[in-house]
Amino acid sequence: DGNELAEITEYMEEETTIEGESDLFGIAEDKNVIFLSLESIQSFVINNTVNGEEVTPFLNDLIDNSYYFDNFYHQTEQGKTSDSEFLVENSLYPLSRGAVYFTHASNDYNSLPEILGENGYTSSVLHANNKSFWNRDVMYDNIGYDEFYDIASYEVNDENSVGWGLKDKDFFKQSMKYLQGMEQPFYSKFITLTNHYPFDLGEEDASIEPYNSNSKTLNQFFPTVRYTDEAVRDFFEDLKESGLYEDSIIVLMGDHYGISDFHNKAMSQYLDKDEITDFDQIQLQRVPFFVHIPGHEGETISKISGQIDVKPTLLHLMGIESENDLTFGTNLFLEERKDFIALRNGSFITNDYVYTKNQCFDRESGELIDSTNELVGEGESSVCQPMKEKVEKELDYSDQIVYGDLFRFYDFE
Ligand code: GP9
Ligand code: MN
Repeated sequence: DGNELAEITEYMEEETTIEGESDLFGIAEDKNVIFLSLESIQSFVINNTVNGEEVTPFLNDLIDNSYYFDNFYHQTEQGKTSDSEFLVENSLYPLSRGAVYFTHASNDYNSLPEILGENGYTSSVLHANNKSFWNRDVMYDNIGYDEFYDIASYEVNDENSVGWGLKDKDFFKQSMKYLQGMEQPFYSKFITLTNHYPFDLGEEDASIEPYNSNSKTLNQFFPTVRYTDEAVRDFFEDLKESGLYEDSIIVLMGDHYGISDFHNKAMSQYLDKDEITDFDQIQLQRVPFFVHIPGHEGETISKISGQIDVKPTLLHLMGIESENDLTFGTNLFLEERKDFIALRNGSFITNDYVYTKNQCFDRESGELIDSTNELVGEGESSVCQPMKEKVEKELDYSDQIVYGDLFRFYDFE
């Protein structure tokens, strides 16, 4: 039965429905939304240099005329890119093990493309990989994407491929004809690929030199990040030339980390720190999130935020009332937001604290306040404890929805 659902929906309505207006409501109404999922781009490369060279010159400049969120966290697990897609489409959490795109692809959801479809949008995904990778073809069908331009839609050969496949610059170039042929307004998600582990790139495509450390992975990361930055730059030019730019908003998001904690020694060298602490490790889970609205100056927004928030935020921009939706995220353009961002492993970030591996850190200083295991005596508890319980409850509610396919019992009308 669906009895569990009543308690869960009550929680979701209370915790995540934040009343309020913002000037940006409907700003993208009837405009196209072009969503760029940037493979393995983490926030630490933004406004940073390697060997004295800017890593992401285009994205750095884009901050000046975008809404840019600099405390935005990825919340993915083993499902990697597909987890980030799931978060964006549903504002639900992916699973702690496995990939929800594989395990629960036929559940009932109230997904973004479906809602957009009901509001006069056509929707599509463009990604130069096999359609069945991450079970995308099945999931996309279920959640209402009209069109999936997979590898079969692209001309892929030895010259225009590296690493995982079609290079990002060629991917965007070849995508233009599909974009121009789409019925407007459209929602189109582009998933880049070149900046994927192990970050292979031909010399002819590398504008900057690799870093120099004991980690070949980190070293190679910078030239491929730069390559993706250039591909996005060129894509913006093509959008302008085609005339689509003026009628669109462009959203850019890093999907998840590219550099794991396995490379922490090299990372500490790069970031000029003695070591990467557990606190630093959480801060490294930030990924860039941009909302670029042509003609708007934007601003940098530093509130804590995450992939869970993208769906309500986009619906708000598109002027689609969504008070009947059930989400774990909140619209980022309202003053207030829910008071934490939960990572999928139970670590979390609040305004004041960062909690991970039983340790509670001061968010501002990065200093350890207490540890829920060791330092706190009987009868006392960590200052993070109340929030820890709330985060566990929220993750559990999300899991119940997914495992029990509970939305099939809910009427979203
Ligand atoms: C593959 C691409 C990368 O299609 O999405 O996958 P990842 O390994 O990052 O999940
Ligand atoms: Mn990815």
